[in-house]
Amino acid sequence: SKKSLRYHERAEIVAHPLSKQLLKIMDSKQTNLAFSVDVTKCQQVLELVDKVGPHVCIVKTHVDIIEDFNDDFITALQKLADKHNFLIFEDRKFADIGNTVKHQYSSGVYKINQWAHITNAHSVPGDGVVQGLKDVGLPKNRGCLLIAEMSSTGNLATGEYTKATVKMAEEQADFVIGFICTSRLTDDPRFLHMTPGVQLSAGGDSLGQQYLTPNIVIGDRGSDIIIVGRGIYKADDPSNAAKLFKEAGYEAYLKQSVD
Ligand code: 5FU
Repeated sequence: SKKSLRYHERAEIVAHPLSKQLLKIMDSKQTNLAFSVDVTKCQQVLELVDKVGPHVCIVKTHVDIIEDFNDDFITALQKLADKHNFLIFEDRKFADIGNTVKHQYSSGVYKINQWAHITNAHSVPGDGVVQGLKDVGLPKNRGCLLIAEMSSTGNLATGEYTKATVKMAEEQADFVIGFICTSRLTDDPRFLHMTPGVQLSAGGDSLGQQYLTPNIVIGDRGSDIIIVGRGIYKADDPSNAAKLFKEAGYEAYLKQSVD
């Protein structure tokens, strides 16, 4: 695996203000952990996020699984983001033509562009998906990740598809700040690599999820950020579990970034 720049060094050279902010958070909180808070009640989300917040650089949501969603929930989540200094990433996986995703991103019940610093998109529709999101995201200083690879068994985001996704990101780097991926895809330090499918031991679930460890993901595969859901929110002590993931991820980062 290749050595990479330290977070504070990358923070100086990235152009997008959001990437800069994220790298500064990672540097000051000494964490490359994103918490995927995939529970279905507002109160559960907020309680978990308040516990885990000190250990993470990002909280990732699936807002459409929340049963009692309301605008006060967003206000409360934003307060926690300020309190604990993390960014909010809505894992919406947009995948339609530009004109449709533009409305899906800014309208409807969730109005994602009003509160999520980061969202993501599949590259399958072509770069119109990025153009559409950018129209309503860039004016609010939002950033987007392209899904270049997936963690699930049998997924089709491989080979030429992954390469074409990286090229799409390079062509729209004013809005695309990085990738969802299973290993580093480019040495361009502007792009942040975020990897789901992480537990403290390798394995999987009964529905195709595949898990790697923080050390493999950050150390061997050169990703930047580990995304952890059940490894934290299903633990008896989510705060302590998050602390363990934070330490494992940060240790792996220090090892591979030291010259
Ligand atoms: F793009 C992807 C992917 O390839 N794999 C994923 O697992 C996204 N995810 C998300 O990360 C998924 O939707 C969950 O929200 C989270 C992983 O959760 P887990 O509980 O750690 O398996």
